[in-house]
Amino acid sequence: MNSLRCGHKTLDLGRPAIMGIVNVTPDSFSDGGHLFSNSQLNISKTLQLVENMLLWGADIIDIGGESTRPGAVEVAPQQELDRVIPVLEAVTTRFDALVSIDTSTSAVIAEAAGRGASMINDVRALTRDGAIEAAAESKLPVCLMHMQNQPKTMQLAPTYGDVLTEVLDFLLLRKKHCLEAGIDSSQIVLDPGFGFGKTLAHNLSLFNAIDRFADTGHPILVGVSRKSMIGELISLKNTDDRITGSVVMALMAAQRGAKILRVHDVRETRQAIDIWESTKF
Ligand code: 7PJ
Repeated sequence: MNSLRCGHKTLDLGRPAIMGIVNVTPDSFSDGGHLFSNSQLNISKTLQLVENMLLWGADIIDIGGESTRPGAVEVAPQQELDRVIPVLEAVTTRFDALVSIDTSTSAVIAEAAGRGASMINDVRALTRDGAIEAAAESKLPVCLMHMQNQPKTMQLAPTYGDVLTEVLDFLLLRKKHCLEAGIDSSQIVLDPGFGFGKTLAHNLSLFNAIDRFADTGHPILVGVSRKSMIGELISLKNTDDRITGSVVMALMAAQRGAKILRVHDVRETRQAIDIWESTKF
């Protein structure tokens, strides 16, 4: 199980894969709005970012049209389609790249699958109406992420008995539903969901147990890039100051068994992973 079947393409997981984050939302927490001018998405700027990420060594590009930062409100399916599909088309027309779509919406899953998407990345683990069916129909790999509550309220009072057991049990239950819906086990990626309804202590308990997630036999995706847990650990308010911390945590996640690293800073993370890989013998 060292690769994922992404339609006609393959995502090799023999070494940790880097997923470059491309947010096409005007309000994401770290890079929100930087691809926008006059509240319009700047497609050429977006393609430039994607081109750079691919040059720097991204293995897959993650396009998202819904901000899920703490406090964010949900977007209507049509608005999400309008944001994501033109970018997906532009990217797949221009580059021979793997593209995952960060969405929870069945219409977006179905439309993206028909237009060359390579993977479905859902922070709601395919819990929305029709999402699991649309994902099964697509035959694409799916990433199931854990979140407690919804973005609007998730950071108000995250509460767990045993965070590791609860998150693992949730992901394994979602996996069961996926299998029942006809999704192949070898196409399921799991993600503890750092920062999604979790305090710093919860995040660290999960981070230090990445190997336990990897023991499920599924590839583990980790997204800590520029998140507030890094800011909290070393007192950095500004997300641009969190790059080194993000790279270090991505490397540590890989060393604990994570197979896909979802990052903003592809060049820096690639270097860290390549140095680690090339010192192994
Ligand atoms: C994650 C994500 C994550 C997965 C976001 C941000 C917030 N998808 N989408 N895992 N985070 N699978 O851009 O940091 O951690 S949105």
